[in-house]
Order: sequence, then C-alpha cells, then structure tokens
Amino acid sequence: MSRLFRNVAAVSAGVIGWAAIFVTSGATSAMAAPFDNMYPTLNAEWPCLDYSAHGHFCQTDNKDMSVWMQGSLTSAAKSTIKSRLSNQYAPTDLVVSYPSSASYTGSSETDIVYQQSTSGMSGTTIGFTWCDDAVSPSSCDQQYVRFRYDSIDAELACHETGHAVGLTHGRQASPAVSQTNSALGCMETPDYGNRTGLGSNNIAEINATY
Ligand SMILES: [Ca+2]
Ligand SMILES: [Zn+2]
Repeated sequence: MSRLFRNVAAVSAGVIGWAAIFVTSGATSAMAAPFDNMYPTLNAEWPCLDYSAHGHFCQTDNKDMSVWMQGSLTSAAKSTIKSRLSNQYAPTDLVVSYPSSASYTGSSETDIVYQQSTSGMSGTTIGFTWCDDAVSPSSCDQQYVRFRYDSIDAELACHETGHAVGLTHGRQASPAVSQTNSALGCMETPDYGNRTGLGSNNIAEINATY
C-alpha cells in the first residue's frame, strides 16, 4: 500500500508533462479520426498506476493480448466473451491468445483478466476495468475487467475490453464528444446493446497505438 501512495505522489507532479507528450503523439498518429479516445488524452489524464477494483484503466503493454477468464464467470459467459473477442477484435492489430493458466506475477502477466462480481457495482453500472500492474506512465501489464452479471451482451464485452486496451468514453476523448457519438461504436455509454462492434474510429485508434 505504501508503494501505491508514494507512486501517487510522484506521479501527480508529472501528469501535466505526460499529457502534453502523449497528446502530441496522438495527434500525429490518429489524424484522420474525428476525436482521440485512446488513453491518455487531455480529458483522460489520470496516472497509470496499480489500482484496486474500479479504479482506472491504461493502455495495454503491447499488441500481444493474452486473456484469462476467472472461475467466477459461468462457462457460458466464458465462451460468450471468447467468441465476441475473436470477432470484435479481429480487425485490429491486437493478437488475442488464451493461455492455459493465468499469470498474476512477474514481468509478463496475463494482459486481461475477466471476472464476475457485484462488488463495487452500484446504480446502473454493469462493468468496469482497472489497471492492476502499471509498467509505464501510460501502459499496464495486467488489467481486470469485472462484469456485474453473467449475461454479457456483445456491446458490453466489446466496451470493457476496449477500456482494457485504453479506449475511453466520449467525455474523456479529445476533443470531448457526446457519450453516444456514433463514432464511439461500442465505447458509447450507457450500454444500449445495439453497438456490437468497435467501429472504424476505435480500430484506427488501436492500430495507431499498437
Ligand atoms: Ca501484452
Ligand atoms: Zn465504460
């Protein structure tokens, strides 16, 4: 815990500097997009740190994206997530893999860990994503995705995985746009269940980043 607090203090001083650096590079790499919704942005400049449940997400550490589904998910939910992942993320440069066991320690942890729990869920929240093991000011070796329910619609699976690779909501994009802007694809919020894919803007953001 003390390590986390020290990091918070150290990182706070550097936030503005990082934001400036990353926004500059984002502007050149994603020129064609109507907005930039890849963390960090001018409106998504929380530090990338080791957060506990429902903190904040970062970018993932590289294009190789290993995933693990914990036992809290039903086998039906696991296969749902897996099939949606392969369809929704196939048009991106990310390479999804399914190791036979999860790695929670060391320098190459399983990138995305999915689980089901109602803990921390309130109001209309149906899922959230957080970084568990930050490895740079913008990227994370392992991010957790928690779903409130076992019934995970295609938009939600796409959305939370989007956070786990750094995609933000419209309000956190730069410039900020409506939370339901059509170019957000499955990153709209709240989840109306009608946007089952990433859409061209998110694909371009991912492919410019990884
Ligand atoms: Ca990785
Ligand atoms: Zn979200």
